[in-house]
Amino acid sequence: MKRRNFAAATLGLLAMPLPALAAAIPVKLFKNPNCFCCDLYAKHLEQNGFSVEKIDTTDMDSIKQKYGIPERFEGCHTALVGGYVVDGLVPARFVQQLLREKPPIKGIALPGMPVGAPGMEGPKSRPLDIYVLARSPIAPGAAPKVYGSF
Ligand SMILES: [Cu+2]
Repeated sequence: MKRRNFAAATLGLLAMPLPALAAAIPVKLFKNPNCFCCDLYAKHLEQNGFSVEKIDTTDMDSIKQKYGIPERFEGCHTALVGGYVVDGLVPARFVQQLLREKPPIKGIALPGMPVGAPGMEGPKSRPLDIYVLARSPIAPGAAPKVYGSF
């Protein structure tokens, strides 16, 4: 009788979907409470193995300043994950790649709120570029480095 219960319990565990067993990766996400796409973006991350702590603020400017996001790279929210800054609606797979490869950069950013990014569902008019946020400021006029496109 005891053995059978054990077997049943083991089977139950195996039937669980994998993400439930793997620990979710914690993300801190600073957002404006009135921005709708950030909530959808948080959901997108959660569906891809992250656990998101949302922090509402109406002063995103000081967040951008604090984490050193150049204006041209600014997205509508700022996320902190695994020691990196991820600004804007960067798809989860690029965040996973960043955490896997651990490049010596500050983070990555998808500027603006482009349609076709997670949280801004719709058809893309062109491929969207994700930029590298360098640890030290790049020379004015230097071409920004692209981390990836989708
Ligand atoms: Cu948003």
